[in-house]
Amino acid sequence: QFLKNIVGNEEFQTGHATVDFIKDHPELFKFETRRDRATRLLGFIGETVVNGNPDVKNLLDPRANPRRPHIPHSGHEAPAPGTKQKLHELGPEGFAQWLRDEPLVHYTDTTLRDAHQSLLATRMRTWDMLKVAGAYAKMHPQTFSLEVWGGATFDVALRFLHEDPWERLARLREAIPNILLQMLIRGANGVGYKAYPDNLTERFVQQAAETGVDIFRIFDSLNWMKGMEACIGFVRNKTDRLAEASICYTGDILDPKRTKYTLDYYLRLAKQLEDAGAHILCIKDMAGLLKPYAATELIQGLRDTVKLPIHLHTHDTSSLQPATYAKAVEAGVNVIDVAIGSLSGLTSQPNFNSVVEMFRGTPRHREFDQPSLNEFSNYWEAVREMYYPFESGLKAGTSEVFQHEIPGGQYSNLRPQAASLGLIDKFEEVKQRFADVNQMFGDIVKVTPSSKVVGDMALFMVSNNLTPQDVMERGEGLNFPESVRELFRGDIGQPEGGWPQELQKLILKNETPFTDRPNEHLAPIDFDQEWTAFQEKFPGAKFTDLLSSLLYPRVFEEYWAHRQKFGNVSKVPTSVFFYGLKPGEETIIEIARGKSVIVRLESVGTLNEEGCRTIFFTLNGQTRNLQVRDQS
Ligand code: 3PY
Ligand code: ZN
Repeated sequence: QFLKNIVGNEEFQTGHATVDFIKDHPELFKFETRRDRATRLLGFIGETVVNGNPDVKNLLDPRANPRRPHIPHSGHEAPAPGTKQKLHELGPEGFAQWLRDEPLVHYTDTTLRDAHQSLLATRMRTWDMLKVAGAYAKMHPQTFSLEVWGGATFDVALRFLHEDPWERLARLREAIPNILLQMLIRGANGVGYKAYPDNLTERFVQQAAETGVDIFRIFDSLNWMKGMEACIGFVRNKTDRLAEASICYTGDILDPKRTKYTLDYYLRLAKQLEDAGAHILCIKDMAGLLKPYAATELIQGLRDTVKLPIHLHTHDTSSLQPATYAKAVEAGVNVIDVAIGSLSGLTSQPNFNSVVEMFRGTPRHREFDQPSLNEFSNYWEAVREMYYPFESGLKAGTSEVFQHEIPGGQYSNLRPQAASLGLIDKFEEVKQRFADVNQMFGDIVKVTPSSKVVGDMALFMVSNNLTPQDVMERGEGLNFPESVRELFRGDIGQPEGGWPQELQKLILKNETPFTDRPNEHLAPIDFDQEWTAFQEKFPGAKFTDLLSSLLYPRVFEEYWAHRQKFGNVSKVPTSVFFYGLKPGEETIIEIARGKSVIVRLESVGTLNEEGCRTIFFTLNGQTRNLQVRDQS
């Protein structure tokens, strides 16, 4: 069993085991039988059958209209070498130079991260990803990179999907050995919403690189250099991977009335990022505000100002963004971000399948197997049905985004947030207030976490029926949301031009704000001590679990309790995970590598005196009963 544990370990399999491997992995000594694993998963399914998955409770089961996802064809050959091998061969500096001079346009596919963060409230499960990851690596090895990790996916995987985000990354790495894997990291805020001690971010970056990340897209939610410098340094000095530093694009450089974020402002920032050691420069247009003719100016300006390759990210909320890509590619951008057809458009990225066709016959066209891309699109279209409760409700592109400037990745979350406060009928007002709050805050860059604070303030104003004028007049007596207080105290950094002082006083009352790096107020983590205490509290946990726990302590505890009770639920097919099984229905679950069990729900018993129901399953043909408390 010990040998089996070792051989089944991802770190070991991917050749990342070091001399401390056994010491660092007490879980290898934890022997679980296949029966335990299956029993715990049966417990999870029983719970879902009786009480529903709290995330989609009381909603229609989409299997009433079943449409099976078909795994795209891929053949048996090993995947052809791609950018991963290129990076290995050239090293980060050489790779960046190669990319800068590439004549054909490159593509980053965001399907496994930003696309579902922006369309489906980040709920995409590892199970659906792993079904096609290997086929993708074989069919589209010329893809520049796959964005698969970071942003909100870390938190949501633990909190709502009860999955280990590190395991997702390791499994994807294993399935995709040839294409660069990319993550989004919020500089000093890591994959969270606040500043963390620098040595935590450093260990996080090292571990992410060891587990599989090749490109770290680093940004600061206020475009504050001090929020990014340390993180750029960790990638450069502690890993052999690529540091892609971002300028977050807001406003409109072609609108003479918007004088704060001008072309000069962006060029200056780009130069500072180059000087800080970035290998690649990203233009992170998180709300989709970069219009086509502005893209020409910006890309040309950046190509002339820095020597770095340029990577453009946008969201198609307005539906104008394919035109922006046309102009950006003309102006010499090196890489553009797209999402597979059926998870593209609206608040997600432009359509991969179609954008490739846009350049056919032009000098920068890169060939892709179009029928295969369409097979992948069909796969994701069928998968998407299972996630319908998380759709944002947006039906068509909207030019409203140029007024409210809500980031695509936030849009699909703001709606449920408004709904949970009973404000769904006032969503139009929430969007309007989002724009007002931006002006009150001094026209700031809005992207996680600053955008979340603007959203919190907008919801606060709508809930309390406050106009901007009310806030300024009655601010002294108002109890502002905690996140707003933290923002104005300097907890997530400094905006261009500083905070508006009158409002800052109203919000902070007698508290004194700071203007240096918030991380400097935080004690470094003593990893030896933390690790010892952690192993005592969570026997069998891995070092990556400690990192998860340091970033999200309470969320981790809940995740851990769920895992102890129900096992690794990422193995449960998505339809069953969300909607359970119906009597007579069966499913196959691969509980360990190459070991599957067939679970069939026979019947659900009546409510007994203790408030429980007996669930009758068969597991590989043998009857298994269990009691589940009915919470209704
Ligand atoms: C995130 O930080 O999660 C984002 O997607 C920002 O755009
Ligand atoms: Zn994005």
